[in-house]
Amino acid sequence: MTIRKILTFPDPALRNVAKEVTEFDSELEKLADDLLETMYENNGIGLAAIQIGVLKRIIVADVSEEKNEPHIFVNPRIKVLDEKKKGGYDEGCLSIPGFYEEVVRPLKVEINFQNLEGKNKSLFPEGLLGVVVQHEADHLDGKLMVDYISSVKRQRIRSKLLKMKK
Ligand code: QAP
Ligand code: CO
Repeated sequence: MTIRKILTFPDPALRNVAKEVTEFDSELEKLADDLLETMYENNGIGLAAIQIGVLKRIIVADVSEEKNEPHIFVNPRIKVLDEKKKGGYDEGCLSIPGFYEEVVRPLKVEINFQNLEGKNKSLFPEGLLGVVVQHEADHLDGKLMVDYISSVKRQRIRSKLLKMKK
């Protein structure tokens, strides 16, 4: 159980593409544990391993009120079931602290993934969870929510976060 440091935009490490998980061992369990603890500690509802600098395809999420419904998705693959877009959620990101932007995404998705034992699973996430899994799966391919907004807004966020780091 370790709280890990979260990389912040525009750290170039967030632009890497994470690698498929092939070993379902105690190290992976420890990573999932750290991801959940780091997410909860920072009042997040989703976190991808790449955000703590680990290039493995694993994401975690918990959108419950009580923060007692942890989800762990290994090697997630998002399948769009309905291209129709929602009005758009105001999304946040632990790697872009203090900024919230409206992102329009497909309404209905299926997520195929493996659990910590390597067993194949699938889920049809509803509402906010559907948005969060799309956001977190994007991270594994080096994609960020700011890629969906105007470049003017993105540059503004970039320079503000760079100034905060100094
Ligand atoms: C992704 O992001 C998400 O700026 C997960 O100061 C969030 O957990 C997808 C957070 C909302 C869709 C909707 C952000 C916490 C948490 C901040 C998060 C902050 C403190 C972000
Ligand atoms: Co994020």
